[in-house]
Amino acid sequence: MLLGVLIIAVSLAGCHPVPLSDSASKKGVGSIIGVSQANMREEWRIALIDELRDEIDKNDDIQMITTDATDSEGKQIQDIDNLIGYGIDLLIISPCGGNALREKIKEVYDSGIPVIVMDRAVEGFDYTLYIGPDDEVIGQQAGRYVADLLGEKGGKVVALSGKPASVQGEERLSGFRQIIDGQDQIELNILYPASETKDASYDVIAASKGIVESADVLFAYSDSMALGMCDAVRDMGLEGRVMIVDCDGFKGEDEGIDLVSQGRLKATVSCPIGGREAVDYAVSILKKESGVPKQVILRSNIIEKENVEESLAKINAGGDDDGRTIRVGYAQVGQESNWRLANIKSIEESASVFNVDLHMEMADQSQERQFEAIRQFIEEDVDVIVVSPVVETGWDEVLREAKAAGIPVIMSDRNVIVENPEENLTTTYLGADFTEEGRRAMRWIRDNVKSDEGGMRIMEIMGNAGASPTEERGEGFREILAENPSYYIAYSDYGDFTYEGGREAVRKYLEKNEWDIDIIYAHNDDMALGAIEELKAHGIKPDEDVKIISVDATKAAFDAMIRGELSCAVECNPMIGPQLMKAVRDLCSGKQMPFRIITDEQVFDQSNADDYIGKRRY
Ligand code: GYE
Repeated sequence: MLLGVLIIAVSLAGCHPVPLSDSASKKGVGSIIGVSQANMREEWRIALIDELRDEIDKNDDIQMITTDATDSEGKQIQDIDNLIGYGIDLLIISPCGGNALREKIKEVYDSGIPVIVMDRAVEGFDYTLYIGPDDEVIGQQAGRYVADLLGEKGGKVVALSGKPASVQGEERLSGFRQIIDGQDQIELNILYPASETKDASYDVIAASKGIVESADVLFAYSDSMALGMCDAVRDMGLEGRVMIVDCDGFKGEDEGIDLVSQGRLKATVSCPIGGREAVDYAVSILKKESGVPKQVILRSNIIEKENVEESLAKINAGGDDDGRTIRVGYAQVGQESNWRLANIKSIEESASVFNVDLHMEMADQSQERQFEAIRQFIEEDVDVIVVSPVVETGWDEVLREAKAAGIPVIMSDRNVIVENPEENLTTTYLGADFTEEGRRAMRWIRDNVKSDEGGMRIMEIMGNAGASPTEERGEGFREILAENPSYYIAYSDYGDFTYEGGREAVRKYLEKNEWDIDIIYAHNDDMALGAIEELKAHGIKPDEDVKIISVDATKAAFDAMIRGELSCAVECNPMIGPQLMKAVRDLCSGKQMPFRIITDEQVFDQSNADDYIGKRRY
């Protein structure tokens, strides 16, 4: 029996969720989604609940129970226990504060109930899916906007930093400073309100008359802080003399968008809601569909008076898929690795399932050939272009050509770095978190390969120069390496992600040196396998004489772990076809594209390789 959607709104006074009647119990109802909201005070959170409800309404056999934690961590933990007591099948949570609820979320996730975390990023990966913004990027967008506003002449900027600051506040300010600190013509002053509220922000501005009077731009990383700023500036008689920029851009009275319309804010960087995406993915998780990513990072936009209407229209865009065949041109890297072969297969198989007419061009690791392919797709006037870029930089011109032709571009698997991100030359990036993969590799080494007195010598075999997985796997690895000084990189070489490249790196090293390496960190399996072959040819025993860690975790890597040759494989999932094709269809139906869609991954070693090899699909 389908009961339709039952929304149990819970009072704002902080009581328990209304118990479900027997008839609404799980039997016959389908699924219950519990939503634990941090508070129902902020406009945006109310909007999230509305958006979730509207979306759930479209699914006959899902019901939703909502709780309001009234900004109390203790209450939120209690709310979660209550929701579990009612037999929820999935939890959507927007946690109060930064990491306070992390343990609780992990507990629920470990118990087998899927958890979607929204808006406030929790550290670690102990949840099913995170949907929310990238706060550092939001801060960078604000920083670039302010730098542009002041131009070459520069000026004085005053920014607020809550004391203490929330995780997202800190990240936004750090992103902002990454841009502003590098500009000699800008002088930045930071003021510290006693909390991140409107009132504390008002007070600190009002008490800093001299600094504020001489400022050109004021920056706050949230709408409530910005409102306090706006009020203080008005009461100080400085309205119109100083420009105010903030982040959040929520809808509702006196929130960011409204303040921009009123002319009190010069601009706001929007922090999108994500309710629609949350329900979409919740349904996939409940149906146990494959291809659910680990993180969906929503896109934030700069909203000024001139584009308020357009921005609101975009935020509200419905997105109906008419089911037509979509023509996609795909500029693929080549066939350099086992990972790539699995990736190509996954994309080709999914294209037919999603009614996508796919034209894929292999570039044999040449950027020039990728340019040619993209120009050919523009000529063919395809609906969408997908690029897996060989290297990160140098794409601006060809991407501008695609934009001028009105063809949206999705970055798949690898990302690009463009000169000016506000040009919006690409719509979304879908792939792995390579930096995290690098961190995982080094964390595994730290935890599993004991350092001896002289320190541990690492040989790094990198992918091709300038590719995003090469750069980011290197960065993430070094991040953890820096915390562990008894390990160091003694030698680095490029292996271009190929088996031969890995062999060659070891061969070249042995031509000039006695073998004195303790650990090999290869940016992919193929290179690790090539290195293993070469080591064996020289009588060096893999895993015994030298530990070998790689990234990808293909079947061949599992075989090598089971043979006792490869020590550890950090997963990088190539099966992104379904997610990509879903993104293609969403894009063509006019839905707002997330900024990044990040795949789910694990770490394997010889202790668990046996348990997983049977389930390996690539
Ligand atoms: O790890 C490697 C491949 O871009 C993530 O490219 C991909 C990488 C992958 O050739 O094996």
